[in-house]
Amino acid sequence: MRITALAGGVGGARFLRGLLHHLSGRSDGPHTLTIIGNTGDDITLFGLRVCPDIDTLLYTLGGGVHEGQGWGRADETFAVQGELKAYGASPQWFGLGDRDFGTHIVRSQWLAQGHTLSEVTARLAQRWGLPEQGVTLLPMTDVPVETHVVLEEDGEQRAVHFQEWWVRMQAAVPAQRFVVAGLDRAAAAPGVLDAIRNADVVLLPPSNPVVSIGIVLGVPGVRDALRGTAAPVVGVSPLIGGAPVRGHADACLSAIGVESTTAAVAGLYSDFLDGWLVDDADAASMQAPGTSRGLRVEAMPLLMRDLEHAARIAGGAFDLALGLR
Ligand code: GDP
Ligand code: FO1
Ligand code: CA
Repeated sequence: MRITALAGGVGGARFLRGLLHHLSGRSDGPHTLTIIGNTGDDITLFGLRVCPDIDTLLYTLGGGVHEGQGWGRADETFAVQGELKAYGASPQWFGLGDRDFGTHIVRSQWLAQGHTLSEVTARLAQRWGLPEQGVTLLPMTDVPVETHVVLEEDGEQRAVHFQEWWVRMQAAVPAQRFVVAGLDRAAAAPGVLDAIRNADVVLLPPSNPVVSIGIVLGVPGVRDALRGTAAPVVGVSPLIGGAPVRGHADACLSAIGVESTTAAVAGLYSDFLDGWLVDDADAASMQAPGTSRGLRVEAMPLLMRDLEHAARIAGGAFDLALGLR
């Protein structure tokens, strides 16, 4: 079975690691997984290109992630950051570890040599053993795209990079809107649209619906491919009891004028979504008239406490999709 998934960072990576674990125990394989990763979070720091969601996927699926944080490397040290601080180099609000720096250095070197982000990501994925697991990791586009957040302070509007809003400001200043620089002219990366069109199953992990999945959906052609694919498209709610499990998805939803409910998140995908997996706590709220028409909704506990829980949830989403074929 050809499975295609759109993904952000931590929520996407943990779900997809669970999916691979689940698939390894099934007898109906072989299955392949193509991941279309969000690159709107990308940022250039100290002259190096950093791709947080792509790296979170690489490290999580490759067994090198800092489990507690969900992003960055396990067993990390911060000697380089200390040196940068001693020089007064900024920013200091974004924590880059020494091991992680290795990824950004080699990525930036290969990009400077003229390789595309897709090519670079494929080389990075080899080191992390993704091809052996049947996984292809594609950036959504090879064109540099950056999500910016428009803020209003003292009656004045200004835009900051998404990472500055998310990490430095902790999303405490309300976002007026998101502006995704480069997205309108960002062609989908090679293989992205075909991976959706030719999939047997398309999954939306519980990634941030606005700044992860929402950005991938903004790549020209992606939404049309999802509408047109014969594969069932099944999503997993990132909200439990109407609240994000981690991060600031509620602040992102509020910025685009959408309620923090699992029904409202499903509404963002209503033109292509066939199945929606929600937490037991949200099952009742999905019964509201109009939210379930043409959409198969199932409920189960959606907290990914560990690999086993993530595998159970991913198995639930996969089975829901198989039932819709
Ligand atoms: P990011 O790029 O690192 O922010 O990660 P994603 O966009 O892939 O995922 C972030 C979303 O994952 C957040 O909105 C969380 O609510 C959601 N999330 C994180 N852990 C869990 C979990 O255990 N269960 C569910 N259902 N959602 C989760
Ligand atoms: N998130 C933080 O909250 N603080 C950090 O200092 C930080 C550093 C960082 C470095 C590399 C990387 O790949 C990710 C990093 N993140 C950090 C996570 C990340 O940028 C955000 O959680 C996501 O982009 C939000 O979607
Ligand atoms: Ca992200």
